[in-house]
Amino acid sequence: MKKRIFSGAQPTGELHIGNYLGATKNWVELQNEYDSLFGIVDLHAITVPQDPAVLRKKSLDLARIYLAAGVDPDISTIFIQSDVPAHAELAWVLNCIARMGELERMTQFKDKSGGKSERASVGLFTYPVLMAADILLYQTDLVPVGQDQKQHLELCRDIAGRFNRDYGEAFVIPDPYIQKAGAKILSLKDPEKKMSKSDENLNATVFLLDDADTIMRKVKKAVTDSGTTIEFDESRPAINNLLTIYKLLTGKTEEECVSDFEGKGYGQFK
Ligand code: ATP
Ligand code: LTN
Repeated sequence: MKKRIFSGAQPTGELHIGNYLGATKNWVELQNEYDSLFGIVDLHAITVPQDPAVLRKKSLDLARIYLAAGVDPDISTIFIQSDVPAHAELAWVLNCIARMGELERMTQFKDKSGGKSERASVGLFTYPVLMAADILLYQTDLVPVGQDQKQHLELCRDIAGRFNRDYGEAFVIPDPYIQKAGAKILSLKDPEKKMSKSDENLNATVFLLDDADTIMRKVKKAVTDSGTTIEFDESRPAINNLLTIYKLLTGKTEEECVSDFEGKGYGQFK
């Protein structure tokens, strides 16, 4: 029997090349080998206010993006989370297993609530528990995600382990699938931050639906580090990020990428 993968994205904002290179591209590569489920996680999206009509439209738009990225509906299941009530039902049960202290340690909650947890929704706080429910509901073996979801995956494993210990073996303990290259694509304007849907600097993020001229403009304006050579070097995050994007989009090896730009500078690279 094939092993199972589950992953998903929120139908908010526009998908960017970080989402694609960190997650969706891997889904497409894994779907032949695994029994695959890809959710459009609209219940996660309502942890912050949403316009219902816009959310409905965005959910279908996201399905189109999955298809355009290469998710094959003949072999993979694409679905909207809120169409399957069991996600919310299991989330409640797991809310009674997860601990306040564990959730308080989640860095995404701290970031998204901006330190003002008084005013954040309780849903934003228990968001990782709903994510655990998504995964555990389907006895998932592997969860392909970007680096930012690693902590949520660890929580999911802890919750599943605790449930199995206290109530009998119910859940498969899932493994994260986080590729080294692409798991954290950085902002083109600030290589200290990850590329994000909601960055207020529009030049920081390359959206999948940007046209060629816009992409060209954003890449040309991307910040660079000191140093002139075009090399993979983790101590120079800006060029490392641009080269990683180039590598993943062309399918070339690191050596091939470096030799393409040997003796050339930023001007030619961009
Ligand atoms: P954002 O932070 O951009 O608002 P998100 O994490 O809220 O995005 P989702 O659409 O739910 O957005 O994420 C879908 C997938 O994209 C997840 O697996 C996430 O780990 C991955 N991902 C998000 N940003 C990046 C990034 N900069 N680099 C690599 N993977 C990313
Ligand atoms: N929290 C994830 C989206 C998400 C997810 C999941 C990913 C919700 N449920 C289950 C993998 C498996 C995010 O990227 N923001």
